[in-house]
Formats: sequence, structure tokens, C-alpha cells
Amino acid sequence: MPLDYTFGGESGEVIDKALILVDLQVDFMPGGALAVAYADEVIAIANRVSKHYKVVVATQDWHPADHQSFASQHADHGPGELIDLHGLPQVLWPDHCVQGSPGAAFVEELDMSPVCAVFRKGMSPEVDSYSGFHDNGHRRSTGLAGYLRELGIQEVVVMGVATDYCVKFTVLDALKEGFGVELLLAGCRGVELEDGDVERAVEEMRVAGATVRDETLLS
Ligand code: VGL
Ligand code: ZN
Repeated sequence: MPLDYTFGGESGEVIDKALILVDLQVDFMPGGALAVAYADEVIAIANRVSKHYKVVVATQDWHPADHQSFASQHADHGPGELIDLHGLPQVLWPDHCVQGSPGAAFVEELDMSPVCAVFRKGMSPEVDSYSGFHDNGHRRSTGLAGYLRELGIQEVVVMGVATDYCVKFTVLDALKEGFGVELLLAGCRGVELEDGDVERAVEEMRVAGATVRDETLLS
């Protein structure tokens, strides 16, 4: 049974896929605690495309103040360093997206009206969660895959930040969950800790089965 969705005032094409907006939060914008260069440019793209989708979900990085992905929790290490965290490789980050803080909020300019559900992640202090579907150890699910399946979704379109972290892991998990995946590259920006990280991430997503679109398609 098709779902009965209407979009505020827009009579355009309605795409029978879910749009996943990854971590469009204040701390990832220029000037934020974990700033991703030019991330602010994708907000207008999100606002433009989101009204065309049947289902739009947003992920939200949502850490307790003592999250162990924060360099501040490790006396001998600094941001950008790679450590072993309970058996998983972990890049240490500046404190960011602390639950309830202004930096954890969605960017004010982001149109949240088409967003039907928000999936928060990274709440457990011992394990990071880049993907919107699972934590990095693949032990706990956020419920996103089940939510999308309940709505009859078979294909997802992914955009947001950061291309080389949360977008990449969300795309790879979506493929593992059996969804068709399109990466909206124009709507993504990356951290690029090392030169070439974004390019390698995009290649990894493509090899895993994602379709990479380099244009926004809809106006
Ligand atoms: C992210 C690093 C730490 C992301 C989240 O949204 O890509 N990156 N937490
Ligand atoms: Zn985080």
C-alpha cells in the first residue's frame, strides 16, 4: 500500500525513496567544535531536495560529556590521534555534539519540516557511532533500518557530513542492510584529516555498491 504523504505547498515529483540527512549540526559547521570546511554550503541543498522525498530522516550525533571519542577523556592523547578503544580503532575528536548543548542542535537554517524522524547516535560513552544504523562495533542498532523497512523503503539517498566518517559509515551500513544507496556528493563535505580521505571514502562507497551522484538533480 502506498503511503499517503503530502508535502507542504509543493506539487512536484515525490521520490519513493528515503533521504537521510547525516549530522547537519552546529558543531560540524564552520566555527563549530568539529568544523568541517564548507559544510554550511550543503544546508541549502538539503532544503532544496528534502521536499521531494516521501520519507526524510535526519541523524544526530548525540554524545554524553564524557564520551570516550573525546580527546579530553584521554590524558596522554590529543585530537586527531588514533587509539584502540575497547578493541576498536578510534580517532580522537574535540568535544562535540554534547547532548543538549547548542553545538548538538541542528543548524538553524535547516528546514526540519519534511523530516519525519530523527535518529540519535553515539550515546554510549564506550563506543562511537559514525553510522546512522549501528555503533562502530555493530553491537547496537539505532532502529533506522527497521523504521525504513516498515515504511516500505528500498532505496535511500544519503547526504551530509562528514563524507569520510558518518556519511561513509551510514552508506556502507545501508548497503549491508540491503538498501539501494545513492550518495548525493554535492550535498556532502568531509573532514579530510589526511589528504585524499574524502576521495578514498567516495571510492570505498562506490566499490561497496553505492551510486555516486555528483549533481543535485532537483531544483
Ligand atoms: C562525525 C566525527 C565524530 C561525523 C561525528 O558526523 O562525521 N565525525 N563524530
Ligand atoms: Zn561524534
